[in-house]
Amino acid sequence: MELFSIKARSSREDIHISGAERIVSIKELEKTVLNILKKVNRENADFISIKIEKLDRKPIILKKSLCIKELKFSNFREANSFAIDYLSEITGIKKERLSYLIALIHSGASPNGENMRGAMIVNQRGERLELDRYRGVRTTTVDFIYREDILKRLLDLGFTERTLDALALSTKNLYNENILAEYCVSDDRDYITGYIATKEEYIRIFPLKEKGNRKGGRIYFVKNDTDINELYNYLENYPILIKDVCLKKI
Ligand code: PML
Repeated sequence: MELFSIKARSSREDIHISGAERIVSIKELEKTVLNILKKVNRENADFISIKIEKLDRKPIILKKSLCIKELKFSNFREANSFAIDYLSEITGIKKERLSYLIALIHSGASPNGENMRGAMIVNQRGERLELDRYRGVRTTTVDFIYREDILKRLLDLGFTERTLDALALSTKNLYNENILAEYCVSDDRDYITGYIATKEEYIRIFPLKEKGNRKGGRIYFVKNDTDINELYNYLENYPILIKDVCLKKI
């Protein structure tokens, strides 16, 4: 079956507002484009782009997403202290360095003090590897096959559509053998649930950032010998479709 990738994004005065992505068959194309337009067209965007491309290769099909787990803390400082301890165990990076990198995400990690457009990439020595520190790297071309059913199940459990999108994205990331973990906080000032993804789990953490802060972003933690061009190619170009969501730990 021929599949199409739809990628949409909106901005105002060159500041990114929102992005969304789907992979669908030709039958679902029109309806999905309209839905995605609704989704990105908010907060008075002055620029909206929608790109539709036929997938040029067969997607990798994954049976399940990472398993969702939830942790709650009394404030964002305690939550980040847990995140730093855990990420240090997984990656071997010193806690002071992790603390510095995470603080950068919370204060705008792009050289102009704004949010990076994509993720920061950090190796086990704690070194940043992005080819461009304004842009970072963006994970794209990933979706759930039965997206609407899964969305309904997640909403029924009290999760959000952001959970679904972030879960798809982090499942693609962690499927790559070079990515050891991911850290994420939203750039939406009111969305304070963030997550850490590991090889098995998508750990939703509440609250991972301070309410009212519009700075956010992602860090991908990678092995020291990662070939950075290959990693970009995988994250940006390799289509992945996920069949089901793993809820066993809830
Ligand atoms: C974002 O893209 O805004 C970050 C989403 C984080 C989702 C956390 C969750 O609700 O599971």
